[in-house]
Amino acid sequence: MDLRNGLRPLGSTPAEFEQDLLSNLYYRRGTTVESASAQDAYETLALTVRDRLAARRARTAAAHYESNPRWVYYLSAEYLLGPQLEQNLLYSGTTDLAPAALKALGFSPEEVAALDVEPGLGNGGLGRLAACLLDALATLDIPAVGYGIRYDLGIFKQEFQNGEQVERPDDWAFQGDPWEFPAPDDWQTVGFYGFIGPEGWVPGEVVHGEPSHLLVPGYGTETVNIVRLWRARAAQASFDLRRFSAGQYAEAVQDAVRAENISKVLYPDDSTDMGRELRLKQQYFLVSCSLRDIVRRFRFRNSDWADFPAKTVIQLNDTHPTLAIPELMRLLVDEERLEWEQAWSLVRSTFAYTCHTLLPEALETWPVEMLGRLLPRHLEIIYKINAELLDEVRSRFPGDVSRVRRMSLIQEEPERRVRMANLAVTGTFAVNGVAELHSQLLTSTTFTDFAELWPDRFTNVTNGVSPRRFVRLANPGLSTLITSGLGSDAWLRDLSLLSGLAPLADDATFRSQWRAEKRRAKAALGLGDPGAMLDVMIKRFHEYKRQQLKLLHVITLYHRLRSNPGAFGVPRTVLFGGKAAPAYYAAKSIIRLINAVSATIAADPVSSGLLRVVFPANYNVTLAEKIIPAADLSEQISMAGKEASGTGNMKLALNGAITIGTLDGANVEIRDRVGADNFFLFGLDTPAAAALRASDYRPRSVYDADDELRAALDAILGGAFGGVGQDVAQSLLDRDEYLTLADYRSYVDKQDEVSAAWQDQEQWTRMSILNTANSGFFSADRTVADYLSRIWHATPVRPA
Ligand code: PLP
Ligand code: GLG
Repeated sequence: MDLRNGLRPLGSTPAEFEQDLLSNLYYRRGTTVESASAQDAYETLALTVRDRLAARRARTAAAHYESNPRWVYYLSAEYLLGPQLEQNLLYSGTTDLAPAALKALGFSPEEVAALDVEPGLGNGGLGRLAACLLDALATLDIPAVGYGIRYDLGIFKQEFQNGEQVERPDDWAFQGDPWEFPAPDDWQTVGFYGFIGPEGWVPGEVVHGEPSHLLVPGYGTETVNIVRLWRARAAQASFDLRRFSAGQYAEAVQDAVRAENISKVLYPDDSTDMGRELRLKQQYFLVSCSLRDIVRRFRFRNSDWADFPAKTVIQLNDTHPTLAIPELMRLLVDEERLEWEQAWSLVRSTFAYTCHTLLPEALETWPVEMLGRLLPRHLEIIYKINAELLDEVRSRFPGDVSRVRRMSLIQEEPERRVRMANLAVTGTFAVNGVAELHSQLLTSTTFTDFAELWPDRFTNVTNGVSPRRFVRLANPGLSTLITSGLGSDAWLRDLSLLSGLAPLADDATFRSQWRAEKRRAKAALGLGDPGAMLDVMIKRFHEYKRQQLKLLHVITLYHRLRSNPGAFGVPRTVLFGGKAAPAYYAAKSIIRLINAVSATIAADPVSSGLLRVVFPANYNVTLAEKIIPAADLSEQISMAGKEASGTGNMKLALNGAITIGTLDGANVEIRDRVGADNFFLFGLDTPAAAALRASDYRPRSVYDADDELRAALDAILGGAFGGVGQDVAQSLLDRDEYLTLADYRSYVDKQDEVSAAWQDQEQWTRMSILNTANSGFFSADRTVADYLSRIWHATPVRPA
């Protein structure tokens, strides 16, 4: 008899849920109703909800085992999963049961919900994309596992002190993480350093990777997948009792500390050699643990290596996990004793690579010296792959020496370094960009030589976002309205159905309900007057994203307000959100200047009720879910040709914000879909921006020729904003790397059109509804469907 058939199903009535909550409080949390704290209640609730998903997980795993399917493995250094409680309540169908049960036991549901901590295991778009793709994979019933690192400290917490960004450690799992299943017995061994002896690589340092997993439920289906995160532990006996007894307490644990540092923080500061080496260690740690786990799972049902690619596709999320390519070669050749050619053919049929950037400086390279010291055998393997690559290039393009130099996996000048992107393209069967324009630019600029050698390898998969998290959970009021407008909530699993809202843009009652939802979301955000236009720029701080352009516009508005308050048409609240990398001084200067401008405007009575600048600290998924529903205007104003895709742009459009943007990244596709009339386009396009950059561009002439621009920059230079930001203004005048001044006039004029449009609220609402109605394409479900048909070729497996 299969015992699983006798598993007691977990109940779905209020009484059963309450019973389970109580029994978990007693038996698993070990406390009582009388003495339970809010934390006890939160953790008990998490267990009660998690159990319901775990039951589905067990059925999913059984179905996967039974069908021995092709697996999609997603390797990513980052996951921005967002808060788990609300999502898991929704996906387990317990959203209504939970608060009632908590109240019945005397707890405040709000107080309990507030204890849910967001695991900040990523930086921004790339990490959040990884989380949205996992959500869609489970929703589409695809057998998939996400692999990552369980950083002790996630992305830093941002605070402002005197307007400056200060970074605080984010000890997100300080209380433990009730959503997580630790599986310390599944540990893997990872080697570093050492030498290559007659028997092969002998590592000089060994650490353990201990996994734990979080459940990744699908929406509207039984499937529950997992994301498996590795944590570094010292191999046994690292505690030196002799030293401890001698009073050398720090020295006694130094080996353990060194090992555990590997999963201590996301992106350790890489301004020192030590920091850079730690990053490389993290990358290999992730790859080595995950590949061994993948092989272990392959072996449950398979024994012939020739079947590996038929059962396994491994997606490399950017170059961070690229060491997986030489690592799988090492496992196959050194440990499994396969011939090099067979191993290489398996590797090249297993991996695929997503590139997320166009910035040349973001393409990772590692010093040959460092890589060879940390991973001597991998460097050998990389050299051999390179020799074969260059032979192929030479035979296809005889005599083209400079091509050989460009395509080599090894950069020679000014220092010998391994080019990870070239390795990623060479060791995979598919390479994709993340929006149409980006994928075109990859083959026409970044990877031209490779695209000429292997044209079929390159493809596009435009990014998408989870409508469950970013509409249903973030914006419940609007979701209810959409469902009533469409007559069903099927749009949550098929977002193209949103197109059914388009006719409602002409329905005055629906428009007024739509406006009421925006106002409600603005009121809930509590930042500014719900009658004012909420103009938002939320994303990481980077000069290419051009927060400085938005700021120049704000200063221009302020100057107009001061010179003629009576003529200031539309009240605006301008909201910035985002973090700067701790060592990125230019970005931090922009943050400081924004806070200074905000303070100056707030202190001036003339701006009262007309212009505000708000900058809530610590932009993360939790905050995004509050801001996005409230936004009226979405700022997507990067220099054309720099933003690979953007995903915030999609989330905002889906929630009815209208975009002001350049023709960059996925903005192009958003505009195509929502219609040029419902999108505020400005600025240079990619060819024009590239041409201007290549010419003798003089930002100072632009400054000389534009009175408002000159006034804005002069105000900063003259110390009008608390005397800060001169460095920002100076760098715009001297270099203006990202053509901020060149696009200023076009941007400010377009913003005047935005203000004029806002004055016709009926028309604005029509545009807002049409943005939502025509953004169904940007569902992560569609993205995953594209990955499946273009790259992964895996099929759904549904639990019985
Ligand atoms: N950070 C967080 C917390 C997000 O939710 C998102 C996407 O919505 C991003 C960063 C990426 O923003 P963008 O695509 O505008 O760069
Ligand atoms: C990158 C890019 C974004 C992109 C995201 C997801 O800069 O344009 O939307 O990946 O593909 N680091 C990132 O956020």
